[in-house]
Amino acid sequence: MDESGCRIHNRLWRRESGPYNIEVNVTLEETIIENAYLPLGGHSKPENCTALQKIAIVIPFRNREPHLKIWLYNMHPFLQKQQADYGIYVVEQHGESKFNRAKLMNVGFSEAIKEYDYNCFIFSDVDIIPMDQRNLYRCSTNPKHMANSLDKFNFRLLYQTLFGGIVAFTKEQFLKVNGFSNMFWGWGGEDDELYERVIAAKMKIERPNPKISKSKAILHVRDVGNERNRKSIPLIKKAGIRMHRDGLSSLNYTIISTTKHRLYTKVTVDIGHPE
Ligand code: BGN
Repeated sequence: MDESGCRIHNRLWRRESGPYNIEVNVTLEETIIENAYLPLGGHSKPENCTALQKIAIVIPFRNREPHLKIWLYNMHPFLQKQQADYGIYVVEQHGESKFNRAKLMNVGFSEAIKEYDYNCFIFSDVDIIPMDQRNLYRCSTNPKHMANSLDKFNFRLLYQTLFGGIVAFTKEQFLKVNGFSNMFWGWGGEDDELYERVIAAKMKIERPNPKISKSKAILHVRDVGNERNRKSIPLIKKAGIRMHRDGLSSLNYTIISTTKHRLYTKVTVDIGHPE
């Protein structure tokens, strides 16, 4: 797939590429005013061309409004400069059970494809913002790990198989691995498991040039309900064996509400609790 359907090129932004300071003192009101022309649900398309990639950005969420507004403030203009045809899906876990980031991603994928012909999915944490306009938010020939150059890790890759923070999959790539596992409750490991699925499905992973993918991770204390998952290692080891029965094919959930906000679509969902 072409990196960008619209004939926009990295070169165009070179002069204003960054790294730049990300605006963190923002209000939702000013973000709404600056994006007044956005249709409800935060779905924007380039005006003068048809993008090849139709991108759903899926953000797992619970009680992180301060980060969400910073993300929205910075990302709407960023994505529009890249002439992206994109929709934002904030998938909120209802209730108090342990957070399940991976299952929320699967829900976001399943709900987004009901609304539009999306063919690229960018699964992103709410607290990571790219610093450089050349960092193309697009899918690629292989599943792409995009959070490979974070300020909090001194712009280095923590370990070779790191696949956390932000990943981009075409629809075909994501179906091939049957999505994420639904079995990871609490913090950590679900991204390592997804990496194993990609390898088991005989795909490779790609990463952008770390100079270009420099990104800011907004620091915060770990959320209540997202304590470290101590059961992840055996699940990661058996990813290749389990992947065809644990994932999109076994996903069940109950939608509490789907709301079209000005800047995003919020899907609030009951995903149950750990068995
Ligand atoms: C790893 C986590 C990842 C996380 C990275 C970066 C696990 C599995 C058990 C070893 N992996 O340790 O999920 O993305 O740190 O924070 O917890």
